[in-house]
Amino acid sequence: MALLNILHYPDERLHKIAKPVIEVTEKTRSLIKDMAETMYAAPGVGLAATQVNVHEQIFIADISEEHNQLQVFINPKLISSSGEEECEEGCLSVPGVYETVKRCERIIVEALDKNGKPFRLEADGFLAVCIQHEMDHLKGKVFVEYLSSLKQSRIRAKIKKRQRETL
Ligand code: K1U
Ligand code: ZN
Repeated sequence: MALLNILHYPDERLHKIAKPVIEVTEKTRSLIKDMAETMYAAPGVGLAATQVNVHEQIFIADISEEHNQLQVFINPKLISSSGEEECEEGCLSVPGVYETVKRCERIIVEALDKNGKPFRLEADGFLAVCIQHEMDHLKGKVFVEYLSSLKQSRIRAKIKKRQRETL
């Protein structure tokens, strides 16, 4: 297993649109293992392949405190969504920034698991938020893009300042 490098906003590669996985292979499962190790080490509750510069429709999530409920989503499709909720979100690609975003409250998603087997999941609460955040990554969208342009430019300035300080 290996720790992967996580791209940081405003890296342009975070805006690439992920392609569907044609066949789920050992290579796919090896990438998933590395993504899980990277997510748990960060630590985070989700990670999309886009964030580790792999532009394939794969993301993982584990919102359990024990880190023992890893869920793998390959070629995810949003089947339905309802309701609205506001939730404070973070992102491993935008470290140190937490902002409130409006999301759908309940969703139904279909995807393939790590063995290529189709499944359907109904999610609500924080898991639903996390899945929507990760599906956005696969579409090249970072959560800060839901914020006002003033907030986005403040976040970019904060990141630039931090980068200058760490040079
Ligand atoms: O996709 C990512 O960047 C991961 C992100 C997922 C996420 C968090 C919150 C709302 C929506 C999506 C994170 O995991 S940020 C880190 C975080 O929220 C967290 C870290 C450790 C324990 C609990 C939460
Ligand atoms: Zn993120």
